[in-house]
This record gives sequence, C-alpha cells and structure tokens, in this order.
Amino acid sequence: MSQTTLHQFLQQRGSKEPGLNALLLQITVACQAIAKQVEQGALAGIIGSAGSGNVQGETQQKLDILSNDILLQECVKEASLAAMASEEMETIHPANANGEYLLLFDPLDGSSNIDVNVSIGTIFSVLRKKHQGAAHENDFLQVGREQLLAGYVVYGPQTTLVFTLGQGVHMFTFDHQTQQFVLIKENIQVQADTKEFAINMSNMRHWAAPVKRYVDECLLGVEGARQKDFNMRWIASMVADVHRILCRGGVFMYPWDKRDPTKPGKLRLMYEANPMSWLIEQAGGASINGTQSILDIPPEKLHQRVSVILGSKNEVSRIQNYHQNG
Ligand code: AHM
Ligand code: MG
Repeated sequence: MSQTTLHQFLQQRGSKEPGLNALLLQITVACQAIAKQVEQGALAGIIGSAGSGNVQGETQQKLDILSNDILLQECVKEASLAAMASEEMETIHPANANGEYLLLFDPLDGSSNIDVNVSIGTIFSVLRKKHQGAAHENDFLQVGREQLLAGYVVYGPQTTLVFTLGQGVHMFTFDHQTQQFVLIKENIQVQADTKEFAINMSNMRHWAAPVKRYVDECLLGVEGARQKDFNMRWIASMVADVHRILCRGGVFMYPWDKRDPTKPGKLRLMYEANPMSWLIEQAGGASINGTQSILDIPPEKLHQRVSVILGSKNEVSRIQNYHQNG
C-alpha cells in the first residue's frame, strides 16, 4: 500500500503559502521531540510537579515546562515565524522580526494525565501578523475565524497529528520505522447526531440550568425526552476528547459554572478553544460558548477563558437552543 507522508501531502495539497507549510513541519519536529519524552516518562525524569505556577495560577508539571521549551527552541528556527504565545508564558516570545506568522500553543494539554499514563497532547493555532516589524501582544488578539492553521498532536497509544489549513481536517499517525507522519484520514467529517457526551460530572451542582437540562435528558435515556440511551466519556484531556469526537462523533462541554462566576470558563480561548473550534467546524461540527460561535468571540486578552460546547452539530444546536429559549 502506498503511503502519503506529511511532506508529500503539503507539497500536493498544502497551503499556497510556503512559509505556513514550513511552520507546520517545524511544529511537528517539536511534537516528535515531546512525544519521545512522553514515551520515556519516569525514565526521562519528566514525571511530577515542577514546583512552579503559570500565569493562570495553575501548578506546572515538569512536562509542561519541558514541552514549552521544546516548542520555543524548535519553532524559533522557522524564519516565517514572528512570535509565539503559550499557556505557560505570561507574555509573548519573539522569534523573527521579519516573520509573517504568530503561533499560539498549549504545549501540554491534559497535564493531570501525565503522571498516570493517559493521553495528553499539544494544541496549536497560527495567525497572520498584519504589519511590518516586531510583533506585539495585541497582534495576537484576532477572532478564531482569522486562523490560518490550527491543529493538535495527541500522545496516546499512537502519536497522531490532526490539522486544518481551512480546507478540511486531516489526520496523520507517526510511523516510528520511517520517522514520518503518515496520512490516515482525509477530510474528516463529524457525524451530525450522537449518543455520546463528555463533561466533568463532578461539577454538576455548579452548572447553569441549560447545561443541567441537557445532561439530565441524556441521563434519562430511552425513558426521557430524548428517547434514546446515551454513553458518557471524560478523559480530562481536551485533545483526547476532541480526537474521539472527530473519530466517532459526540459532544464535549466545559461550560461556565458557579464555582467562580466571574470566570467565563476553565479553558482558554486563544490556544485551546479557538483551534479546537475551527477543527470541529471544518469537519462539519459546531462550537459555541452557549449562545454564540466561539470563532466569532473578539479576544480581549491573551489568556482569556471561555465556556466551551462543541461537537456533533445537532446536539450543539440543541444546547444552544436551551441557552436561548430556556
Ligand atoms: P490544562 O491545559 O492545564 O491541561 O487544562 C485543560 C484541561 C483540558 O484538557 C480538560 O478538558 C480539562 O482541563 C479537564 O479539567 P478537569 O480536571 O476540571 O476535568
Ligand atoms: Mg490545556
């Protein structure tokens, strides 16, 4: 069977902007290095807390910091890149003043899974720098619809890359024998209906009424309004949960809740929600904060949080309806 490598795919069906293809390849170089550390685990001394906190006030794991450093180190080599921003850094990190792209990433998503050998990932999003000269933090504050490239690498039983350049969503698995990412699925489509939902149920008592109504109806199964049984999954790694939805449909929710009413949600807009929302929309699914499409939310700051509901289109539209009409 002849196989298409990522390099071949980008030559044939990549972006018309060579710098963007080159940047994607460079991101995958970094992710391969992260994958090696993940596979080694305790043998590489990467398990456990780093004893420090990030700008969100969350404890950093050793692998959070290491993954961030690897991405900075590898991606700065790409001349087309102007600057980077990350979940793990308070401010932006300059790359090449003449570069035309801005890269955002969550270097290691699902950090609570690292020490227990469950799937984790890297999420990335690329925007255009719209002026000459050095990039500023404000240049990053663009709506999700302006993304040029978005994707993730999931470090699970396989290391798999999923990305969109705005023309469909494509999936590549890393082949250890050839040291290449190889195409496994092209133009992925998320089924419009589903019988599977993902939410951290331990927060149920804190949810808003529309979310509670939706989940209650799922739990009632054939005996309730939905008249069908639902299944539930929660991996505590958005990358792994979104990956499952791209593979077999479903709905993922990390909504606003009453634990801290001033926080719009747990997840971050710029480097978690936006890239995942664009992938899901490109695959025919939908993504909202409750009432509006996440991709239309104007960002006010780099580390802004947002409520996230995404996945199979008909379910997301039902949840939107519950938010709008009670
Ligand atoms: P992280 O970027 O610090 O790993 O946090 C984001 C993760 C998501 O991947 C996941 O959906 C969520 O946090 C899980 O949170 P919880 O432990 O509250 O269920
Ligand atoms: Mg994350």
